[in-house]
Order: sequence, then C-alpha cells, then structure tokens
Amino acid sequence: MNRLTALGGFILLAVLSGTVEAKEIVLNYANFPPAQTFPCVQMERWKAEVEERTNGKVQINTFPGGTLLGAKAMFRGVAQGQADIGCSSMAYLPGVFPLTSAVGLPVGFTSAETASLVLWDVYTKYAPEEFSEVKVLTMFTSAPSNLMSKKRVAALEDFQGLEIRASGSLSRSLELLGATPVSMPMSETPEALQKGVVQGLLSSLEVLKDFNYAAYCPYQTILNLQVYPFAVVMNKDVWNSLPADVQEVMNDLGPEQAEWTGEYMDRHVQEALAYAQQEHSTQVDRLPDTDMREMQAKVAPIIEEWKQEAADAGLPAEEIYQDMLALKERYAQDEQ
Ligand code: DTR
Repeated sequence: MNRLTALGGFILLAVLSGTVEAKEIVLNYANFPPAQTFPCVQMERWKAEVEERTNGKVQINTFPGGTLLGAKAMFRGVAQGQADIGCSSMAYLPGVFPLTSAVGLPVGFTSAETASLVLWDVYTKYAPEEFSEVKVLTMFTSAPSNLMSKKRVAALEDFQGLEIRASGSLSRSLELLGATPVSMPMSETPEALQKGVVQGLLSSLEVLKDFNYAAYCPYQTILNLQVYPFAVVMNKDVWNSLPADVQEVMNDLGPEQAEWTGEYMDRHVQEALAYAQQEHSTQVDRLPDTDMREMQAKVAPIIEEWKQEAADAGLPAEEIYQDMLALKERYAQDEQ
C-alpha cells in the first residue's frame, strides 16, 4: 500500500469512527478595510470566540479588505445574502440609520468604550426598524474623531477652505467649521491622501499607524469630535437556520464584543500616537479653549438637524437623545 492510500484509509476510518468532526456550519464574514485595522481585528476576535465557544461546530471564514463586499455595499449585500456576516460603518449610508446615528452626534464622547456600550444599549432598547432586515450581532464605535493633516491646524480659522476627508455627520461638522468636506469611505482614503485629492482626514487616530497616515499627515489636532458607529450584521435567513445553542453563543457575545472592541480601540489610539511621534515626528496641537467652545457651538446644529430627521422618520427623537446622554454619563462614570 503506498503512503497516500494509507493516509486515505486513515481519514476514512477516522471519519467513520467519528474522530474527525466535519465543520457543521461554515459562515463567511465580510469586512471592508485591510486586515490590520480595528474593524478586522475585532472580526478575528469574534471568529476565535465563536469557534471556541461552539467547540469547533462553527467555522468562520473572514474576508478583510473588501474582497467579498465593499464599504458601501456591505449592509445591502448581507441582507441579500452575498455574505453571511458583514461589518458596516453606518456613516457611509446617510439616512439609512435614523435612530442609531444618534450615537454619531457631537455630544463629546471621550472614549470608544463608552460610546460602544451606549450604542449597544440604545440599539437593544429601541430595536429599531432600520435593522429589521438583518440580525445584529454586535455594534461598536471608533474613538472620538480628530484631525490628521498635511498642514498645521492650530486655530479654528485654519480650517477655512481645507479639503478634508470624512463621512456622514463628520462631513457636516467640517462644513460647519468652514472646511471643504470630501466624503468617502476609509478604504478609499489612502489613495486620496497620496494623490493630494484631500489634505487630511477626520477620524480616530489609530489610523496613523494602521494605514500609516502618519507618513502623510505630520500634524494632528485634538478636537474630540463625533465617533463613527459600526454594526456587524448577519443575513436573517442564515440566522434563522442556526441551532439554538449557536445563536445563544452569538447573542451572549453581542455586548461583550462591543466592550472588547471599544477597549481595544482606546488602547490602540494611544499606541498609534506614540508610533506616529517616534517614527514620523508628528506634531499634536490642541485648539485654544475659546476656539474649542466656538467649535462646539458651530457643530451644535447637527444635533437639531438629527432630531428633525429622526422625528420625520416617526421616532421619539428627544427621548432617544436624552436616553443616550444619560447612558453616556453612566458609562463614563464606570470608566473612572
Ligand atoms: N468609519 C470610519 C471610522 C474608522 C475609524 N478607523 C477606521 C479604520 C478602518 C475603517 C474605518 C475606520 C471612518 O471612515 O473614518
């Protein structure tokens, strides 16, 4: 008997005797940015936890970098079954998430951990219609957004006419501050920065390291503007086809994953800032207090605009808003 036949016989025997367990459930998980970025780091952590907690009954195949679905096609693509699971940045689809976009308002979140927990609670409390077509597995946010730019911005007036990449309500913030927003997903931003289409971006600072934006943006300005909310969703038919024990594992992971991702994000922002300073000698500016106050006043209309939009969508806007603020205070205190 040659070695191959012997090996085949062993596998056959093992399968017959049940020692090699076939994966019963294989799920494809799509993500839009590259593997080293935080939405993909959390995806790998979720995969590992699910595979372990289901004792190998479930196998998750991950597709970072838009290889299965791109940033803007993510949410629809999962609802329609092109991927079983997908990670969506809600800001890329303005108007589609009138309720949960409340967490993307300029209300002064100081950490991704708090904002992620608030987002999860707001979502579970209101179970909004905007997610009725999918099963939500978890939610989280980026850390508060700050400016990374080619030119130094040390005062509010320096924003005038600057072309800066952002998305959703952060593009609106830029507009109100006198800059020229250029809206695009994060996955298109490296090229826009390299080609000089934009002179900077507004997002959480971990991208200084994960996309090496520190090499293009020697200046950072601390603004603590809005966080970007994310949702990880599963195709509903796929969810309904899963056995109850697997569903339980995934349900338990929902809030846990939100907290894990928030914590990871906050820590990673600090690492990225240190990296940027050490490797690229970047410079961090803070606006003078008077400019910070003026900035808050300038972006405040975004809150009223959201309330109007939410009310138009038939939502109890004020109640949601007040709930969100109360949760923000509670979780921020827990963190201290
Ligand atoms: N949606 C976001 C938030 C974000 C922050 N860091 C990353 C890294 C990779 C993708 C998205 C993000 C934005 O577009 O800025």
